[in-house]
Amino acid sequence: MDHGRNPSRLPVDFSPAVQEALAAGRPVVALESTIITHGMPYPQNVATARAVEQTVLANGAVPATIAIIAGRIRVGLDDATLEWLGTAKDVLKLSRADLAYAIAGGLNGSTTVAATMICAKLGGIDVFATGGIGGVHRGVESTMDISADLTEFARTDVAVVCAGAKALLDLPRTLEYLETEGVPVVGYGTDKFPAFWSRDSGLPAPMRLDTPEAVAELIRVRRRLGLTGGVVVANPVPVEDEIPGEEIAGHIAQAVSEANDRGITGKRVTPFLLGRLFELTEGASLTTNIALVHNNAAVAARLAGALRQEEQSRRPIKLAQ
Ligand code: PSU
Ligand code: MN
Repeated sequence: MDHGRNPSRLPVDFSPAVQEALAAGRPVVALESTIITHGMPYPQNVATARAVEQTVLANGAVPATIAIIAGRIRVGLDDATLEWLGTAKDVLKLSRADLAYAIAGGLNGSTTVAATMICAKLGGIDVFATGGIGGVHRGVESTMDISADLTEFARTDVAVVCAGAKALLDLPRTLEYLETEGVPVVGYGTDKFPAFWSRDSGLPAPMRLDTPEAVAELIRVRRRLGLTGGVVVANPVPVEDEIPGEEIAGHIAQAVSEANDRGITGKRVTPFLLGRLFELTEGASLTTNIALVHNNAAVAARLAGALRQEEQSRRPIKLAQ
């Protein structure tokens, strides 16, 4: 069967587990694949992808790792495909701009936060867990480098549980951009906007909620108001796993300046910086990255559960007198 040539059908293939869960109305959590192909070294990337799926399951939801394989959107990957993705070369890092290019050309690609949101929504999944979202890069005044993740939040109704955005970005501008786009950024159990490896970026979280039910209620009210777009759920890394901001600041400055010196631009910037930080911190950045992804997967699974419950007891909107 070739759904790809049939314009009335979406080029989406679900794994049996995801298909069953969706059909039964059980909670499902989307997981991205750029973290596997461009975010972590082998073999930790594959081991983490598998372990994070177990964390989602342990917290009551079904994991759906998303990637583009031979031009098809795959929602839920089998073990062999995960292993292949973790070692393959020439896998495209796909965002909104080039997702259709990869599908039309029958190519292989991993999905960034933006592309994963699009594919999750197509598959009927509205909660997604990752490490950190893309943002406004330092030096944006000259490069105009703003991740397409940010504009995706303004368009696509998927809640993304992350550990904030990486301190190697321009975090004040990232928050300003999200506010301009009308994207709620929720500090999950914190008043501070987290900075990926560390719990506190020094910037306040624009709003705070403390439970999955409270986040689910925010999402539901947004839908009733007809507000489009997604929600950033910024969940700080556990204290015992964090690298304090001042400890990593010097390494970030070095990695950013090396990227500039080497003329690294576009899609290559984030993978380069992550790779250099892994080297400069002698692996500590990766240990923290893995811990925070698990922490986010657990919250996302519980949020997906809370959203399903509310759907089942949907109430009519109450108007204030
Ligand atoms: N954060 C991580 N690891 C990653 C990424 C973010 O800890 O691999 C990836 C995500 O897929 C995110 C992408 O969507 O980097 C952003 O890339 P860019 O800055 O080129 O938009
Ligand atoms: Mn970019």
